[in-house]
Amino acid sequence: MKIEAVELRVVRLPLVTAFRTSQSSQDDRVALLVRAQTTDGEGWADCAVGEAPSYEPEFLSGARAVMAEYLVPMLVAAPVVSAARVHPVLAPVKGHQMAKAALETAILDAELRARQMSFAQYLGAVRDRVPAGVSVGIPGSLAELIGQVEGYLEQGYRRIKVKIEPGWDVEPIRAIRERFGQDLALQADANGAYTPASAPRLRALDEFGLLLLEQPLAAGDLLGHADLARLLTTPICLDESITSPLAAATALRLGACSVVNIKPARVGGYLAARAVHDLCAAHGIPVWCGGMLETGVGRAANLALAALENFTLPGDISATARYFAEDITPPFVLDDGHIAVPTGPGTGVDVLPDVLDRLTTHREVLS
Ligand code: SMG
Ligand code: MG
Repeated sequence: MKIEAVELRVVRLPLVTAFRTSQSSQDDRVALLVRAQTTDGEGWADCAVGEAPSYEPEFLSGARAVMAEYLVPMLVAAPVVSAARVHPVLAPVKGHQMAKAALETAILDAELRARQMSFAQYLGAVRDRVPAGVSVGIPGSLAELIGQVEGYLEQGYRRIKVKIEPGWDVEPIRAIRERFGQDLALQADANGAYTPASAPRLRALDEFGLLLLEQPLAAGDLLGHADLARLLTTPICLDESITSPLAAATALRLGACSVVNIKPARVGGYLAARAVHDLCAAHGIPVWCGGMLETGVGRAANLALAALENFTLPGDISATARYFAEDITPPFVLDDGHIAVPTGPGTGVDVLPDVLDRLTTHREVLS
């Protein structure tokens, strides 16, 4: 396969509910979509960068620039490209894992469509539907939080994740436990908002029987997480720290976590995500699939990944209606608290060209 051109599209999708974490707040998802045009046909990906570098160092216009100036010219110049060759070909460029992941994913989508094989088959999925979790941002009040959680549980979500930060931690978790009981599958995500000095505060969460506490400390603080894991009974899960299979191996060796949130984009794509999954499985560490408010294009691929054997916890893959009134693909719906894994070739979803055009704010073709 050869790469002929890559089309980049920026689309703006208003969120149905503003999403605030300890690090950032957003009313819409500004998505960077990548379409790889190859000699074997085309493939699509949703580059998981944010509009600003407030969650990850990579961000939208940076990803566009590195693709336009370096990554796409290198891929177009390569005599033969396959998804597995993308990282080796792009190795002279340091970092920019999310941009590289998007290119790898679009090329993998093209490759699999040409072979009439789904992402799920290719990755080794063992289930045809996955339980859906939902991530609840930091709202304006406790009443608002309880109302949102109640609504999600009525819809059938199998697990609730609450965003926390200093000043919004023990009280909201206690309020949810009091209202919905001990059996609710509940977890908290701090997005690195605490320091090792907050250990006593975080220990106060132990009494609530959380499934896990996600990324309490800074991404680089693996030793701090290892120390914290020894102080808390709540299992520590890492998200931002898991930047590659190597980072995952280091975290496991240090005892920095006992659960891993895999974000395919951050580790460099679905091939690396599968490697992290396999590594964790070999160590008896359960994993789940994280979310980046993806459009249907990104969520379709995440569903395939989440269908692998060691994804034993519900992920942040919610129904389309939790994110957008209108998506650029047909909507994913909740059925008995689960979402079906797409079965068609490639990601198994096709973009809706009219909606895509209407929501596009920028388009460029690189060749
Ligand atoms: O896609 O449902 C989703 C969002 C899940 O909470 C979510 N993601 O740290 O896990 C996380 C956050 C990162 C997204 S911030 C833009
Ligand atoms: Mg997280």
